[in-house]
Amino acid sequence: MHGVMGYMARAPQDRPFITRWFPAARSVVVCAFSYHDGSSAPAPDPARGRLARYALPPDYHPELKARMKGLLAWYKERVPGGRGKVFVDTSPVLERLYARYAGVGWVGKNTMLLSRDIGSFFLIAGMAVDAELDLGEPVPEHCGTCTRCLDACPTDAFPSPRVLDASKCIAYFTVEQSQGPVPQAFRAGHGPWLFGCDVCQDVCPWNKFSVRGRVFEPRLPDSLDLGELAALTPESFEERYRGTPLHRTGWAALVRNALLAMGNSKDPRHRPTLERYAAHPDPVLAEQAAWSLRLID
Ligand code: B12
Ligand code: SF4
Ligand code: SF4
Repeated sequence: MHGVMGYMARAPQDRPFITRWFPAARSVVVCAFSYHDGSSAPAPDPARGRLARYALPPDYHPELKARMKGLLAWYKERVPGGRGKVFVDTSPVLERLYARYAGVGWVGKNTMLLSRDIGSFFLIAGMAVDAELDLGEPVPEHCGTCTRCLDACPTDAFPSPRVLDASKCIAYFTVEQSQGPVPQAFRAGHGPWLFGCDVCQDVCPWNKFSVRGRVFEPRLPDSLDLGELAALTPESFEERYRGTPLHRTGWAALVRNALLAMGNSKDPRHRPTLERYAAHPDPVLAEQAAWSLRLID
């Protein structure tokens, strides 16, 4: 269920066991960093495509890594000879599992780690250390009978509560699957999403408690003009989006996502752009544009 994210399949047996990654680990410290900017979701606009909230600030990895390294330095000052290792997203650590046991929150039915105090629009970073620290209390779950996230997922990516089929998730197609076409069966469900997807968090009642984060400032707007995106060249894309999360997915995938969002908007003003791309030498872009033109017609 992890599509082309090969790193998820590498040594899967190691992922829950932090001692295989850092053998000296005795305790794990987990931090949550809100990235909510306090604004509400934008109103639908057929001229624009949406970005998930976590993509609005600059790439979060260096910022959080630096903060965790600061915390590790503090630990080493207090525990002479102490050792530790930080993790932010890319290490083989099941961050939500450890965050749950550390008492940061519970795993919601949408698989997001969720807190009664700040909702789920936060990122996780942490460190494993070699001392036995006082344990946090796992938070009891507070989803109750609610199923809003399961019902709202536009691509039906939850086979059951707390299980996500990543190979059906819009975040997977728009961010991770940077090559090839978006499979036809999932295209309509993509709606306006260009990078990531927030549907299963936007509908969650606990997210009315989201707090404005103090670590991140948005650099990108929450929606982008589809025509302007399609007009980018690989060079102008580089210039405009270097240092942003969108850079990771690359020009071709972002334009593919924009052409798909144009089709889903059913707005005939996109026809000239789609006609131009229908004749593009890249077969993925040409096929996506032709599909979107059929939807508009
Ligand atoms: C690969 C990945 C993805 C993939 C696959 C997601 C998946 N199936 O796990 C894709 C690209 C789809 C993805 C999407 C998103 N991701 Co992502 N992703 C990751 C990554 C790198 C690895 C996750 C992983 O190993 N998954 C495998 C499954 C088995 O583990 P898990 O879901 O993390 O944890 C499960 C177990 O602990 C278990 N579990 C624990 N307790 C319990 C209790 C019970 C009763 C049960 C049944 C299960 C259970 O269920 C947990 C939830 O599924 C993590 C960072 C990391 N290193 O952990 C970020 C991470 C999970 N992603 C994150 C984010 C922000 C997102 C998006 C919101 C981005 C967006 N807006 O588009 C979406 C959310 C989609 C969703 N509903 O989960 C954050 C989540 C923060 C949070 N508050 O939970 C993380 C932690 C990154 C970070 N450092 O902050 N992501
Ligand atoms: S992020 Fe979007 S596509 Fe993925 S599980 Fe949530 S609602 Fe479904
Ligand atoms: S929408 Fe409801 S079921 Fe889903 S995570 Fe939020 S509270 Fe839990």
